[in-house]
Amino acid sequence: MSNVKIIADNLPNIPWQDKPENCVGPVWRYSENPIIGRNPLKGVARIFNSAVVPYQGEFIGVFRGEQTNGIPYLYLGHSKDAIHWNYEPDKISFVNEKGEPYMPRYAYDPRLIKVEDTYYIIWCTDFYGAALGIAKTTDFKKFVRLENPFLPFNRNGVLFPRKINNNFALLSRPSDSGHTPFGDVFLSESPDMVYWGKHRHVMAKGSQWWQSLKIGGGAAPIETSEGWLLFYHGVTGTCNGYVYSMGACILDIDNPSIVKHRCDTFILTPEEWYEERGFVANVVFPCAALTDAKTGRIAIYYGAADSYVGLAFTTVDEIVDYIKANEGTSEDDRNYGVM
Ligand code: BMA
Repeated sequence: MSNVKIIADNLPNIPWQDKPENCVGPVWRYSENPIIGRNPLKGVARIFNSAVVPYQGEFIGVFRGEQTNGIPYLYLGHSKDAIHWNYEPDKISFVNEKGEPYMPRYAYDPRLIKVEDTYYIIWCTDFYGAALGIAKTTDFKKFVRLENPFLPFNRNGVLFPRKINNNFALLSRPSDSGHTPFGDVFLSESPDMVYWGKHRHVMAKGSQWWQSLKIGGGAAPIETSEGWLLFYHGVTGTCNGYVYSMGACILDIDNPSIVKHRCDTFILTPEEWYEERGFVANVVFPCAALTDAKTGRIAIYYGAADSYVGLAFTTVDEIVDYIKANEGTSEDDRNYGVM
């Protein structure tokens, strides 16, 4: 096995289980999945598609909570082990730069990413249809929401954990405002998180059937000695609806619109009851990953069947070797994505 380095902090308390002997794929599920069950807090029927970061020796999460009125919103949770969670009872309160209330009408699929000393939440918000919302916090008490950073329609905003060539960098998936039957991943740059431009195409839906309808960024890219390791979702259309699987690729470290390696196969697909059965069946939807640079361990958080949160594990060596052994990049993936 190769010796790939994760370029990030050590996280000795990362949740972890060793690979079971009977596991054939490069990613294995936590044996106690799902880690969050139904009706997790008052007024919230389901939590899924959620994001987790280490914070002050413990963990903090921003959760997609489907309220009992059916409208999704974001909730904060705290955990000592990143598996068992205590939720704050009220929705996250956003304010604008002047400190005035600035609440979205709905909010879903959050990503939570630390860049320098600030934590950014990026979610799907309502801006005359589905669009990206961005808010920042340094203390998880005050959440300042930035004025609409992107035009509609867009989803799956995923920020890189550091500036690249002095700019913030963000992946997104332009879409429609419904159940989008298309979609590629694009890269945008910003000097200040306010103004975004230099948009480039990163990768298209794949020729492989599991990702032949649309794709979207998942967890924040993980910096490694091989490039940016990205877990993403790929969707296929069946006669019984969409099926969401997890894929993986490696983006160039200085020019992340270039895909260096892209895995031909999914790395996780709905197989367990909590992935195949739920509010929306057959969904595996990664939104976050924790990493421990010292051991190379990676813990991936994914939404399951729009009903639960699942946890899965791999190591950086195992996943990079697997991606390379199942190389599936196209010429379009390998170029800069500029026209
Ligand atoms: C996508 C998003 C996700 C959801 C998925 C499957 O369009 O809305 O939140 O998990 O559909 O329903």
